[in-house]
Amino acid sequence: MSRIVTVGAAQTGPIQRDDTRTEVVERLVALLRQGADAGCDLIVFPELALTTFFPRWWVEDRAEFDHFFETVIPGPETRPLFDEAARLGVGFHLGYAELTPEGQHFNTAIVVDRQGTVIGKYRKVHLPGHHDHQPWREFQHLERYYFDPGAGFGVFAGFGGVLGMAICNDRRWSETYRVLGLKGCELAMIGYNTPIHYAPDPSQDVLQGFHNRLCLQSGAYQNGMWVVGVAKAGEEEGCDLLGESVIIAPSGEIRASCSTVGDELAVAECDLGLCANYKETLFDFGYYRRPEVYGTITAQQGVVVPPDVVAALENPDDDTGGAIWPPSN
Ligand code: CDT
Repeated sequence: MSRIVTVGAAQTGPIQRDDTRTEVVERLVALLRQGADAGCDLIVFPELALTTFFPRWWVEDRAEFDHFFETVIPGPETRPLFDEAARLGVGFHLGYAELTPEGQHFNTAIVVDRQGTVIGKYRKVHLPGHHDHQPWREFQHLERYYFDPGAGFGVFAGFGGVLGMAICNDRRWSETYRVLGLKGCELAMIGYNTPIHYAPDPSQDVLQGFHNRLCLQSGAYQNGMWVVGVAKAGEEEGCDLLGESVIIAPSGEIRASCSTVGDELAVAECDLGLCANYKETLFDFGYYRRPEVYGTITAQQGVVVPPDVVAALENPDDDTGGAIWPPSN
């Protein structure tokens, strides 16, 4: 049975350091209105959609950057977005930096229903980059300095289906989609700020667009879910950010995409009913998965090459024969 949710991937162009929250919210409201005119039920904004991507800078005293965080949502500056969404009867997803009353800092996303009520919250699990100042880099990526890690992936009922969220670097990890998939996720919303330049290995720079699509499309297909990937794009404080926001069907096919690096809306009619075509056939988890042989995935964090394989590599001339795994008895 078809269950259509018309989704707008609301990519934003850069947000500079001096842009005020009020100015940014005005841009988001404009995208929201454009989405409402296009018949959207749900508008998806990017990661950290209210501010510049501040983890590109080091400050000795982290509290100096607390002004980039929201202590209450909606607050006085973000309230107009919630009010306009409720007036238009359109829901939205929004990424922002969250400072809790207990003093924890999270890279957070929320989903808001058509009445302007928050119905789901997610805090980024996979924090990329580094925790220490690395002045050799053209710019820093200090998410591991500014943010605490989130506790896990939840799903939420909304817009007639099962909704999930992940944030930027999460999209590169297959575990993200699989945990969401195991919870029945039918539509995953994923905002991102992806610098084109990757300092530890610049050979990856030209592949940023390819890697973005590769991860989002395989995550969608292998879990039979819609995936909406939305960028904050363009040249932000001298740092080039990837655009290429996309809406991907459970088949893994791209249904809509952005072609600029500015504020732009890409719209697709997402039939949540289509998820069943994959979830109930090729990727019928209940029938085909073998969790009893996947233990390594949760038991182990880093790579451990088995000792017999290490030994065989160290002694290539030893012709005692390679151990066959698993042993027959
Ligand atoms: N925002 C974010 O998570 N960006 C990362 C950059 C990785 S390189 C430090 C990403 O995966 O796109």
